[in-house]
Amino acid sequence: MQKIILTHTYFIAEDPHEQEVMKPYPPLGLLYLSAYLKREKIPVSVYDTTFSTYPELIAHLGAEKPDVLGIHCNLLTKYNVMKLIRYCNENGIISLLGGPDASTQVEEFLNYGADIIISGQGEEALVGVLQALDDRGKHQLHGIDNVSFKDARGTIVENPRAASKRQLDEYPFPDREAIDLHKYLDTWEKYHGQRSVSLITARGCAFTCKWCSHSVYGWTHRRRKPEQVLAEIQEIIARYQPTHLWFADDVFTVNKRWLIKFHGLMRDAGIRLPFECISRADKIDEEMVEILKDLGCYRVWFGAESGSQRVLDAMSRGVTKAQIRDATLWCKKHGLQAGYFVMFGYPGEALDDIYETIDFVEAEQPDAYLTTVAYPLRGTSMYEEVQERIIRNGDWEKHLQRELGLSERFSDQLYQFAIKKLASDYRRRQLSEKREQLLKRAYHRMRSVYCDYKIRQLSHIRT
Ligand code: B12
Ligand code: SF4
Repeated sequence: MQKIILTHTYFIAEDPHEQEVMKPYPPLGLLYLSAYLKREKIPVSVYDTTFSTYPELIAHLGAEKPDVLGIHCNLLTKYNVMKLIRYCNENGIISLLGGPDASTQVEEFLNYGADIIISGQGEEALVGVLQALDDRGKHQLHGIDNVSFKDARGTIVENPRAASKRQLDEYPFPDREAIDLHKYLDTWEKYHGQRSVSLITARGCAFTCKWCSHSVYGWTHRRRKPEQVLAEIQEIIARYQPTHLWFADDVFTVNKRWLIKFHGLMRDAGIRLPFECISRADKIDEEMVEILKDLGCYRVWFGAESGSQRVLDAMSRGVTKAQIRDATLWCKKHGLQAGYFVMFGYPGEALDDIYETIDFVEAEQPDAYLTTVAYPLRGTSMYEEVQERIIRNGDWEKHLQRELGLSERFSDQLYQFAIKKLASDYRRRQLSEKREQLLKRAYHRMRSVYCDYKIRQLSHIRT
């Protein structure tokens, strides 16, 4: 059997933003793959790059000399993945790519020099590829769903994509022992006084938000049995003694019956750990907020996205402003923090919509919020709709997907002023509710007025 190493090319040392946040989590996808291969009696190791450096990764590969290097690709890691593809080409290693970014750029990565791409869920396809490599070699991977490669003549072959219908409980728990999870726990402890472990209770999301990538699981949704999730949490507690969990699901609260069952199981097992999760304002009610609170949840994130219903509808978000308001109020009433994801620059967003968003977030006063300027990710409906308007930032090798700009929209500068104005208005309202810190309030008022002036000045310029 081929000797395979799995890795991911994300380095905290190269990520100034994360160096400020310092809330790292391991790549669960690779840990799921490792567990699955081991169950199939296929030897595998994982080289976790998060706390490492590119030269250390290369030194490790030089010493270990794998036949196959499995590389997880996401939006941020593309340039490192490209370097690694070259390294593999030069050292006779088969490069095998997977994860969300590989799934949507099959042709580009193969033409760049990658040997094999696995799109979508990885477990079954990876086993199929490793067996076929032994028997037939890297140019003969026909017949394995979700696999793309070049045949012996250099022609790209894309086998059919098929969404897995297998129950998630058939898969082993992620192989956390394959990496040094303590590095994550120690980092959390050092910077936040907590030891946090992530897990997922489901794969895939069937909602239709147009900017969101469904490149791995399509529009399917599969949920694990609550008993299995409890068993994984018990294993995590026994091994790592976490003081905090993160349910990294797309929408943790999507199924109320599931949540009630899970709550009962956790209560009976006497487990209550603080955690955060992501919800949707149309997939939560007051009773669920109380359940979350009782489970240990302290913060729920909502994709508020826009304060303009017109933009929310254009995004096909399926949520109303009133629902976001209600969800926020229930959270506040029951002592849970509400966090908002906020997006500027969605196609069709007008100046009034931007102001509505600023006013909405200011008025609702979530406990935290994160902003993004929309970018077109391949494979999304948004990408399809604005394809003609994408400003190519050089050729494929020279840009990340999130650097793709759009024509006929406001300038990036305007969005940056909108984000600053939002920050000042939000902060000023917070301070005025406390009736204190006059100077700070005055500062934020002035900053807001200045941003307002700049936004209006810049609103005449379209990209
Ligand atoms: C948790 C999460 C995070 C976490 C943790 C990341 C981590 N270290 O795991 C945080 C909050 C840090 C994060 C950040 C970001 N994320 Co994120 N994140 C997720 C989320 C919700 C779950 C990931 C997960 O664990 N899935 C469960 C596992 C089992 O699935 P999986 O990872 O896809 O792995 C399977 C397959 O992809 C495949 N596979 C994966 N790797 C490999 C490798 C090989 C060799 C093979 C063969 C197969 C294979 O097999 C696996 C098992 O079937 C996903 C959405 C989602 N539901 O997947 C978004 C998602 C991955 N994130 C996304 C984005 C955009 C980001 C950010 C860029 C956001 C930003 N603007 O900053 C950053 C990048 C961070 C980084 N450090 O690189 C996008 C990726 C789009 C893209 N084209 O890359 C997703 C898909 C969200 C979305 N729907 O748009 N994220
Ligand atoms: S943004 Fe969230 S709710 Fe919408 S499709 Fe993506 S994962 Fe699902």
